[in-house]
Amino acid sequence: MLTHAETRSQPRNLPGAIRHDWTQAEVLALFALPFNDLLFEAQLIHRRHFDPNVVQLSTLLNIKSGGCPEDCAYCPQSARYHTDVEASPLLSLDEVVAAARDAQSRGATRFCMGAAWRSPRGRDFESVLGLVSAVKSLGLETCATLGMLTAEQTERLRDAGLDYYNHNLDTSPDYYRDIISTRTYQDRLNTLQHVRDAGIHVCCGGIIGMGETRTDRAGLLLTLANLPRHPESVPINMLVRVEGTPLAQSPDLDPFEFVRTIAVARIVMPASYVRLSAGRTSMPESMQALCLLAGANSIFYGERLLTTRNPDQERDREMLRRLGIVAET
Ligand code: SAM
Ligand code: DTB
Ligand code: SF4
Repeated sequence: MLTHAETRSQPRNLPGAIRHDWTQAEVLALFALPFNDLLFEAQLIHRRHFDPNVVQLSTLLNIKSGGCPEDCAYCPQSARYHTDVEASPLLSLDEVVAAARDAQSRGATRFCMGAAWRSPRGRDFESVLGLVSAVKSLGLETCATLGMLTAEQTERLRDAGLDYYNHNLDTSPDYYRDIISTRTYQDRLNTLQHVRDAGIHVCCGGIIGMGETRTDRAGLLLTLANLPRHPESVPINMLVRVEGTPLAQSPDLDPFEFVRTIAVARIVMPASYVRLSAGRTSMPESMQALCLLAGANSIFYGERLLTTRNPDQERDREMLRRLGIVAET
């Protein structure tokens, strides 16, 4: 395995070098490789940077569900769509700490708190600072996803003990306007910049299967890979089609195309954790194993994502055991 410092000193064209000058043609050429060649290259690069038999486990908790003013077409928590999700207030400190302790006792090392907000405000933001400090003091890595942040908010979250901030670009700059109208791609990039400037690790990825083209999938990965620094975590979500959302009837995506997306993410961001995120309940374990072979090395672990189901923890433990994969400690 190479350290970050070693990878920086490699020539730019060596496979596995950290680059920020990918072209769309290069990324599309990776997508177009024969499947076996693509997976082989991704696995080779993966092994230069990571132990191939270790995955990182993150547990999610929805600390503030539903009633969100934004119009993200995939999201069951938007107040604009008629879904089964009801709006509820921010969870209490005790509720969050109990959930974090439980996640920790089951083997999670990172605890991610999600809130259905456009951006955090007022007393709610002050309460989140308390939640972050409390979870951090349990010895867990802390992560939050709260919507857009100002520079001042990111600094306060850092000071409270926030290790990671999740804020996804979701799709390519071109397809983005078909999915969300209430905030711009640039708004998202601005929040990511504040997170970087505050010294918080960046968790940023997107959703596959929203009716986008391969060029859009390449465009998302190209944007992520050409950021001044790669996100430390890159969640690749398969769209969870939720009744009542505009994307509920999106057509099925070829599962191999999803695996290819993971492999290309691994190749263009060699030292980042690539998370096989939402959508695992609709994937056979054979497909999940292919994703792990393609370079995914993190999963959400716990029976719920935010509002939808994730595989049972027992089942995940058994899958990892059968694959000879151990959890990162
Ligand atoms: N409200 C905050 C925001 O959007 O920035 C934070 C929570 S939001 C639910 C976090 C991410 O979850 C979204 O950016 C999106 O990538 C992902 N997500 C939401 N609904 C999804 C779905 N139905 N399928 C897959 N991913 C989804
Ligand atoms: C991310 O990229 N995926 C997670 C997390 N970041 C916050 C959320 C997935 C949500 C799936 C739909 C739901 O459960 O509501
Ligand atoms: Fe709101 Fe986040 Fe859902 Fe968009 S993804 S509607 S901002 S909760």
